[in-house]
Order: sequence, then structure tokens, then C-alpha cells
Amino acid sequence: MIERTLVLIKPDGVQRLLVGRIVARYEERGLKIVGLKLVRVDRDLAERHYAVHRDKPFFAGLVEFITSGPLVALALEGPEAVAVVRAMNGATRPHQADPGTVRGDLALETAQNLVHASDSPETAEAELGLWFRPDELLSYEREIDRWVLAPPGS
Ligand code: FUP
Repeated sequence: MIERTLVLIKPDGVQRLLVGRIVARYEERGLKIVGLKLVRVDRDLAERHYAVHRDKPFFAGLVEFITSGPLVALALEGPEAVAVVRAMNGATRPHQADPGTVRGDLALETAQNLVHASDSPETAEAELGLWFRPDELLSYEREIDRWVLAPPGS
């Protein structure tokens, strides 16, 4: 099933000059970039994005962190994109993240774990709606798609 998912390269990724390298991982996997922008998040969007964590002890710090500097919002498309990106990012707690994942290779702290990705297709749809206007998400074909994607109807 072709899905779309939201990735955030959080302010630590921007500050650590890792944006290009993290985006390259998803591109090299074959995922298609269908939306991409640098955003300075306001408190309102941050609180809506992390609404499920509203009652957690780390909520205030999380909102503070995500609003502390620009971040990169990325919409990716591909077969099972939600699960693929979650696996590529690795476990939330970097010491539990496998080597080869973004967090397992590049992060040490849960509070500075570089990336966010939607955790289900339903969450992805809601989060993409939060971060992108419909006209900011593009549909297009790539020459390489015939090498990356199964032929239609297969
Ligand atoms: P994930 O889906 O991997 O981003 O993880 P969660 O939705 O569980 O957590 C969202 C963010 O909250 C994490 F990226 C970092 C922060 N967090 C903490 O700071 N402490 C915790 O114990 C859990 C999460």
C-alpha cells in the first residue's frame, strides 16, 4: 500500500548540520519527497502536534525544545512508508535504537533524538494536515520509480 508519512527533523538536527544526511537516507531508500519546508514552529502548533503527550511530565520540555529553533518538515511517500520510516528512525530512546537507524547512528538522548515520524497511517494523515497545506504536497512521477516501485498491478 502506498502511504504518505510526516517526518520532522527537529531543531537538534538543524543545529547539528544533519539535515542533508538525514534527508539523504530516506531518498536513498527510494522514498519520494512530496513535501519539504523549513519551519519555525509556534507554541500552538507544537502543542497540537504533541497533544497525546499533554499530560506527560516531559510535555513542557518537549514543546520548549521543538519551538527552540527551525525544524524541517518532510512528507514522504512510498510502499508502507509509515513503517519503513519508523524503522529507519529507530527506537525513541537512542540507547535502544539499533545501529543503522538515524537515532542509533546519530543520537544519544531521548530529548534530543533528531527525528519524529508518524506512528500509523491515521496519525500520518492527521499530522500531514497539521504541518502542510494541501497545495504544499505534490504528486509527481520520477524516472527511477520503475526501478524502485513494483509495476502497477503486480
Ligand atoms: P516517537 O514516536 O519515537 O517520537 O516517540 P514518542 O511519541 O513516544 O515521544 C515523542 C517525543 O517525546 C520524543 F521524541 C522525545 C520526547 N520524550 C521524552 O522526552 N521523554 C520520554 O520519556 C518519552 C518521550
